[in-house]
Amino acid sequence: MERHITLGEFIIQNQKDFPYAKGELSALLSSIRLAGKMVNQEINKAGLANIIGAAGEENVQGEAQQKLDVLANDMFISTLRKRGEICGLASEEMEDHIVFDDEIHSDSKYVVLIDPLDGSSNIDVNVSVGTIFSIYRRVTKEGEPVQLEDFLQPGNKQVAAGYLVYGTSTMLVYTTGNGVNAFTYDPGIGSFFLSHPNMRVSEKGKIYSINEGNYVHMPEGVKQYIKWCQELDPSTNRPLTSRYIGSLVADFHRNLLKGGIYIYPKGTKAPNGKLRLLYECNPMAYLIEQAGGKASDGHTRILDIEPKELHQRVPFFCGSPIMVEKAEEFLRRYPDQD
Ligand code: P6P
Repeated sequence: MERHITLGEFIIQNQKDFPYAKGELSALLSSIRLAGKMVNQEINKAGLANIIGAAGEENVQGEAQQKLDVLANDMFISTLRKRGEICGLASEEMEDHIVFDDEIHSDSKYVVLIDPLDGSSNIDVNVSVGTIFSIYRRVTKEGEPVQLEDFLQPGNKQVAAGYLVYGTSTMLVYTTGNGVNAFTYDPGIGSFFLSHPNMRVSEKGKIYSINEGNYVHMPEGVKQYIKWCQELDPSTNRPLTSRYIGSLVADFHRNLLKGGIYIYPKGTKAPNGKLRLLYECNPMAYLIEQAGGKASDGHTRILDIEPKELHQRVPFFCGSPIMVEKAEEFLRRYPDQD
């Protein structure tokens, strides 16, 4: 029986798609694969190794930092540092970016932004969590230490983006601008195998994904959209189905496979929304657009937003294009009373 191609074989076969990379981007994706395997290992044994639970410290977002957050952050940093392909890294878990400027990194041309363990508040209730990554070419002079501006690039400049979802199975889903491909991890062999080639999101779906507990804080347009989703109208296949896991990677992955919309709007509790532009919304927006979907802040394409700061938050509407357009229509019809 013909076996599935591995992630490593796929990267080599598609090397030609990276017009300016002489293998560094391939090597960088391989580093991410290795770090993902290591984090997967720790997550799978978390229940036994008693490393569940808050590490006691707070991250830059002021959120209780789970031990696995810390571990995942350290694993990605040490693996990416060792492999010499990047000259700097920024993470949800760190206030500032870090510079890799020793001799093996001096001519590296890529920077990486990561959310090392998204959805970590779900860890101790055994719900899927994930790692999200975004890769850019540096814009400052090669050979010199990276600057903040290397990280504050709009999402339309990404050279690659993806996520690992640590769920009932562990998968790595990524794009380099030539479609979206997903690989499923076989722990018995220790390899990721191509399981979902050229993924496409359906134009519309039955699922809307939003934390309705925040309803009273939401803009009127979002409230009206939620009510529209809940109305009885068989001709437009309504009411839709509400599904909200509280883990962006898990909600996004389900919608990519089944169709749907994920919304984290701004509100009185979160004036700019909760999700971070650079290492959550931009990579997910790149992926969804490469799969035929849409991602906006309700008005502006996510990938066109010019970042102002590293941990900047934006409202996030992402998924099946017709559903995102419908939600945007309600936001136009009921403009904010700011
Ligand atoms: P809320 C996890 O903390 C996260 O960043 C996303 O993974 C998730 O979709 C969202 O926040 C959940 O936030 O406010 O609904 O609990």
